[in-house]
Amino acid sequence: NVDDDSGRHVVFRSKLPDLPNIPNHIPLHTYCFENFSRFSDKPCLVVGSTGSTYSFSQTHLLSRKIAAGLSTLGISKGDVIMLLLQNCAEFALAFMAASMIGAVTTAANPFYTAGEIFKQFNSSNSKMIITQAQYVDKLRDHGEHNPKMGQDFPVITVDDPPEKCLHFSVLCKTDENNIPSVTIDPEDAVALPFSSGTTGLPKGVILTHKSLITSVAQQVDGENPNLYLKQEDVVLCVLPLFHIYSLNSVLLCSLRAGAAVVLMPKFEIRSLLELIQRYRVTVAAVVPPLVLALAKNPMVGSYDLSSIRMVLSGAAPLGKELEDGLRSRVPQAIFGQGYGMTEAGPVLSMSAAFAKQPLPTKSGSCGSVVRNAELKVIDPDTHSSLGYNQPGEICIRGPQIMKGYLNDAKSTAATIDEEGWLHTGDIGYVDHDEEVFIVDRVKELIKFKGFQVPPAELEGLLVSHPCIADAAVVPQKDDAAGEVPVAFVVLLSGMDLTEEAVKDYIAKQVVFYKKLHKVYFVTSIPKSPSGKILRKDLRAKLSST
Ligand code: 4UU
Repeated sequence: NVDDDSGRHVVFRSKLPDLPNIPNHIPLHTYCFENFSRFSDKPCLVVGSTGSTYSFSQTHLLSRKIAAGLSTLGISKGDVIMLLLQNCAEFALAFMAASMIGAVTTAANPFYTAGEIFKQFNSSNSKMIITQAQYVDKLRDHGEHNPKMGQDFPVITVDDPPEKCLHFSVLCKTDENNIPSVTIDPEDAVALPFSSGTTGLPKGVILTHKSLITSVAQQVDGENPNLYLKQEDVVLCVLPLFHIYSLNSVLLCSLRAGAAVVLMPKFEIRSLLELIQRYRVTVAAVVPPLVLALAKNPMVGSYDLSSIRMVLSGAAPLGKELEDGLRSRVPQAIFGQGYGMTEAGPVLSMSAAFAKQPLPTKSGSCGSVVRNAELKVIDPDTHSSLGYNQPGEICIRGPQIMKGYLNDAKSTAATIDEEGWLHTGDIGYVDHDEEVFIVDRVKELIKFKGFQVPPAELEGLLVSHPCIADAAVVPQKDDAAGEVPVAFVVLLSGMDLTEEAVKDYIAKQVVFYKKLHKVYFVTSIPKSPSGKILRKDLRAKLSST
């Protein structure tokens, strides 16, 4: 804990020494593959369901071929490609390939509705979609204002291509030496995940080569890495790669460190347990609902989980009972949390129990701030910085944070202040052992099993209904999901609508985890004089019912 030059800020730093230098002047793929000749024949990507394995040298070579292939199909520097995939080797290959030609990847949840997909597709100005055959139908005939599949943009499928689609293998046919030579600036975008941040609709988050290299280095590089991954490690990749947690802390960190990644297309308890046993998984990155399944499901007792040495939980708060429940199932494992936010690059803090020279940590803590970064806690009203044990809004500064939101200078300025601090919208404190604890969220965001549910998106859909005058969506606590979205709805006078009708109206337009769990009909939505929804009041109303 040090004061800055002016003595105004109380700034929290990592308990581990800073890295002397982070090679964030090179492109991301160069950085991730920098050491691969030391482990070129070792497994890199393991497809859990089939057992097919790509060594590091195969992964590197295929990424280069696909880079050349993307270029042959017209993708050039600065272009965005969209991945609409469950976890698979092609996800990793296409991501690295895009980096190699200076292109940018935006990944979306393949379970999204056509409406959700095309919002992201159009807003990111994507030039191509790489997906699975089963999702192609929803890309067809999705409204006149959207580009036409196969005509305005190519669709590539990793499995049997339906009509008007190309098979992924077309990307692998070009000679890898035909990669166009491009100059990549550290400040160029490489990933464009979507996040609603502290307010409003989902926005493209510009993560540059520099941000992602810095974030990966903060986790796995140096004499005493914060997240110590070894070449012998087998890292479980069950969390979706379209979310930044898995992309960064699982895939990119493992590539850099030489650990194998076992890819699982979706969470299903029995196959998860089988894979852990079969591949002797050593590191498991999870979210609280997965901890719940592992802690509670009786099937767990019949599998050998003794290979697991580390369990990392993140993306949502983890209750102490859950953590204790899982500890009893995998007593040999080190247990800890990471705290991330897409805009923060994403990792803000990570348990020092995962370090090469581990430090003792407390249950419930989200670790301490990553190396080569600064964290402060501010009073949400006065913005003055707070000391130990005083809860306030968490802010983070460092070369890992996003460059900004795509085409949205206003939201960027509202999130990153003039001094370079990113305001998270999370309320937390740092204790005397430099451990971060998250206690609340002041931003609008709702998290269902770690998935983002932006209230503004659902409110927009609600007020587009001809019978609805006004609406507000807030989180309600839920044992299984953490939080679920519920709506307060004001009907236009003389209109009649049932709760089921409102729920159905939304359910048809959104992915499963954004569905409304309850609708309360009210006569007005409480608002501040400036017209902002008083979400706190609505949340209070819920907890009192
Ligand atoms: C309480 O959830 C993420 C990223 C998570 C992540 C990434 C790399 C975790 C560990 C890791 O190694 O990003 P978003 O943008 O989807 O959601 C961000 C929000 C945070 O602002 C906070 O409200 O998710 C919540 N959150 C957490 N809350 C994230 N991690 C935690 C946590 N405890 N450990």
